[in-house]
Amino acid sequence: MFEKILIANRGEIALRINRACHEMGIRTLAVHSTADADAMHVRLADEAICIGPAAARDSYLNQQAILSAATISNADAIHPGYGFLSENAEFVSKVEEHGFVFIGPSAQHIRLMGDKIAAKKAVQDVGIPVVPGSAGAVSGLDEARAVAAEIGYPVLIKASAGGGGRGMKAANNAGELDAAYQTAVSEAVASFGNGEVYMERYLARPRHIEFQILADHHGNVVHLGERDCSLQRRHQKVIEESPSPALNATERARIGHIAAAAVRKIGYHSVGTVEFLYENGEFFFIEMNTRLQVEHPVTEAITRLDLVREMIRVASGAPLGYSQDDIPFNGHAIECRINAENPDTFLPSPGTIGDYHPPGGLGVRVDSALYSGYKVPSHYDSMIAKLIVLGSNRNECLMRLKRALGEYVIDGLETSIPLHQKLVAAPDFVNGDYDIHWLEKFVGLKEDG
Ligand code: MV4
Repeated sequence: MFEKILIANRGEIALRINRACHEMGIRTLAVHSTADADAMHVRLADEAICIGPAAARDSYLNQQAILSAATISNADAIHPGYGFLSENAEFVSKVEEHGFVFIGPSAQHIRLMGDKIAAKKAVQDVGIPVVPGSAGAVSGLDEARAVAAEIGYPVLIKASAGGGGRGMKAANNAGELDAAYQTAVSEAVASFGNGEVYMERYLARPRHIEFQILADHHGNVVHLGERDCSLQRRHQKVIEESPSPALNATERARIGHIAAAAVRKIGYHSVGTVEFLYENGEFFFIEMNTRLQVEHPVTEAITRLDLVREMIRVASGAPLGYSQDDIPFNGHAIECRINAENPDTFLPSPGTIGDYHPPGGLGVRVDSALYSGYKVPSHYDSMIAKLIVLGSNRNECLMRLKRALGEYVIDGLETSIPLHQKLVAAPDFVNGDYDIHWLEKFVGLKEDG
């Protein structure tokens, strides 16, 4: 097992990784920007090294500074968390060339899943259902028109280098296709330096349901059930839950088995998430995420597994030591992402934390690096806390979540807690009756969908 791990991240996820390491008897090295000198991740790690100025590109994205820190302090492995360098194949290769272990998948699998056309082909070949669409890249208007005629309108044109909602254009009919195609290509060139696009049938009102996968280096793969992440605004998830209100145990086992078997066939290791759109009882693959995700605690709550611990264990070469039948799915968990932002305008609200009192009690987990007196920097993501609540069933979970949101005191800046209080009281949410467009309509961003 590793003796020392460098945590290449900040905020709540750096604390989350630090906790797993300490419970495993592993020493930790925090890296931080000048803006984070007083951050909790710096204080709680065994050692800390400043790697650069506040701007992420100069610090948390500064590959050479991070590798130097690992070398100087004699770390064995690097955990990237999410965001920053977590899905950077080039960084993974450099980490390995320097003789460190990257706690995550191989550079090759990150590269494969980053190319959305190649990813779709690869997973389709190993039995995952995909959205009907072009066989691969669509080059030119003539081909775009032919593909659209075959799959039927509305269609979506997606950038091969896109993902997470970046680089998509819809066309509702043949009259809209030429402009949509040309815009999609030029936006893809501008954003990614790669104009390659592909086409899919546009699904009008799907849910976003993703399956958590865990795979070791010995061909053992399990799925840890799904998360329903349909509640989002501008491609930022707001609330996630497991199990999905839309699935039953039979469907979960069926699609979970397909996802786990596919991941085994492509030789993937570490944690990963297979993302689907779910509409009218059918699953369609959209993307695979090759990182630990923000919302992993809802899966931990219902399976009682420590995903970061498992990620570290498999990275060290240890076998899983259990199989699919050993994975329990118990209760219901919901996560609220709490941002430093105005709950109505969604504008960022940086500032200094005054009084701070997180909720507690049975079934309540708060993952956060906040403390009273902490100054939330404006240089990074606005998410300042995750509230994760577990109940024995969805109703108990909802009642407990309302109770916990009411207890949470964060003074000194505006937070999205009031938005969450409105959302968890909304009848559609209480009934589990929502799709990927529901929240934007609820907050008045969209007139109609
Ligand atoms: C789609 C779609 C409808 N039809 N593909 C957006 C992010 C990227 N991961 C894929 N996305 C979508 N792909 C087809 N064929 C609708 C979306 C989509 C979406 C998906 C998941 C979560 C939120 C979303 C919000 C808007 C659009």
